[in-house]
Amino acid sequence: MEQQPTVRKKRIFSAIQPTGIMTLGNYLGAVRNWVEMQDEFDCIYSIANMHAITVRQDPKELRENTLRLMALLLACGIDPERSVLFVQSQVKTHAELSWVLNCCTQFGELSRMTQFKDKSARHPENINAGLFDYPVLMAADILLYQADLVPVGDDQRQHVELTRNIAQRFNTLYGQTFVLPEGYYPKLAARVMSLQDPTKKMSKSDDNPKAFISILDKPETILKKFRSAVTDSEAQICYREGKEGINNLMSIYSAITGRTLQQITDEFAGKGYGEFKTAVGEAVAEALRPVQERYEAYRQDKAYLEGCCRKGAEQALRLSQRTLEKVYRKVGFLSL
Ligand code: ATP
Ligand code: LTN
Repeated sequence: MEQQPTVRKKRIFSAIQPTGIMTLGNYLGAVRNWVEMQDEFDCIYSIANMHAITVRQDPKELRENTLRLMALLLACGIDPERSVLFVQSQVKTHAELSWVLNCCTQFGELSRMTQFKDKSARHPENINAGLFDYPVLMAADILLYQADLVPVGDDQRQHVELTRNIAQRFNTLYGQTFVLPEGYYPKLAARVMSLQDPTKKMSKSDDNPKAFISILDKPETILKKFRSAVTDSEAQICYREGKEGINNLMSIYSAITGRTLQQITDEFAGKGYGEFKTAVGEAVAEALRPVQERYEAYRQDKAYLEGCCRKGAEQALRLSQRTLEKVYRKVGFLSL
């Protein structure tokens, strides 16, 4: 019998840090797309706890945040039967490949990373080598699985580009080894901005909780935060340069409701900012409600969450081991 050629589905890899509670920015910029991509692609998702310790973490809190994030990802719709979902530190190949890649990355390249510059400015007391090296560990995450696409928010563009450069350099030096991955950015809400300073991205580690919407915020809190969002004094709801606060709210509303920016402008013609902010808050609270309900159920089942970690780690180790062995052979390490 003639064999049918098997078409390999495109491989997806992405990760999120357990540095706090997931924000609306993480959800719209990344996780919501991860959920949708499961139908079409071969998906691998990770909780990047090794990246998280580049900024000082309380050990007990980190442990809790890791399991909590596992529950949240499941609640958002990541399905461990269809996708591989694992905790980074439980798969040792990540640290191992990142050492080899370190030796193919230039000091100058890492010095140009804007996230490193931002984070070292924010934590001047702890500019550790891990913070500098963060993008190389991220490159190892992606390249270990031979990922074709990396769905991330806009802030990770530079890191994905660096990953491609490292992969290309390795392939030139040692022969074809890594697939060159491409970034995959959402068309809407690729960069959700802070509600308190719309020129800055919304970040879960912001000191001011009014600046971000957490996925687990209660509906009243969500409404309150949107009502106090910083806008402008024009009282005109349209998307235009210089109206960063309104642009941000319109993007969020559009990403949640599926309406276009023009439809939103028409819907709120002649209405005030108060009414618009309330509508955005209500739409967001409504969209998050089912996620919050599912989260509570997962959160209470610690044994199930730990089982998911174990299964995901075994799958990820098996897949990544192949790449690591190839890399070790190519660079001239003796095999055991
Ligand atoms: P931290 O504040 O600890 O640096 P973070 O909120 O930036 O964390 P990460 O865990 O680093 O979140 O990012 C997870 C994913 O969410 C990445 O794909 C990232 O691009 C995306 N993301 C983070 N913040 C935003 C945002 N404001 N808008 C859109 N996407 C975002
Ligand atoms: N640095 C990413 C998180 C991350 C990641 C990855 C994203 C770690 N490893 C691999 C995509 C692919 C961030 O979002 N801050």
